[in-house]
Amino acid sequence: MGRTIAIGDVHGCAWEFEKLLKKIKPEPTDTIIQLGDLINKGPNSHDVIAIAQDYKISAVMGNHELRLLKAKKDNKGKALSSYNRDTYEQLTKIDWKWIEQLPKHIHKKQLKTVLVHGGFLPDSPWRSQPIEVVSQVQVIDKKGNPQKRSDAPSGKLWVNLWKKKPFVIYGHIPRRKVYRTKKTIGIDTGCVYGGNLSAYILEEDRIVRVAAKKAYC
Ligand SMILES: [Mn+2]
Repeated sequence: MGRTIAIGDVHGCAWEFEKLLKKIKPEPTDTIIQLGDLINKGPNSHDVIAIAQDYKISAVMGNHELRLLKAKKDNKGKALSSYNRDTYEQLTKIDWKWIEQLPKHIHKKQLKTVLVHGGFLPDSPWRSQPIEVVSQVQVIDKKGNPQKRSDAPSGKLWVNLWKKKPFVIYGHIPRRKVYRTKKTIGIDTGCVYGGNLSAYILEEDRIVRVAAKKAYC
């Protein structure tokens, strides 16, 4: 039986992405799922999508992909900030098509696990939560609304409120090390900031990682 492998936020770090994949040595029976924010901030957004396609990697939608898709839909590419615009101009038709088909989450039923970019509101059914929530949430504020950590410093991390099934694997909050709770694991280890790019092999409960060549942003 093949392995199920999750990969954290790549943010255009093509060199580290390829290095990690070579370390993982994927077999044709393996399933690889990247957790969103494949693009932006780093140097090679087009290249990382090409690599994902070469390796037949699936991905979920991150807030960075969502932002660019919205800009494209509204024809507002020129109004984007510089790193978004750099990416916007790098992407080919094939890249856009690939981004457009990204789902908001991927459910691995047999493993009782969901893979998502940001996370979930702990008190409502996870399946129906909108992409704007599941790609962005970091903390829950006093009113129970999803927020970024920086906008609600006294908010509680959603993972600390997530006590139920399914198990959730997510990215979106860069940390020095992977962050585990009983029912979640966060594997964004800040590659683009000079940290590591991490993969989590579900069946082996094992992390594989490579160090970033440098801090790109
Ligand atoms: Mn993100």
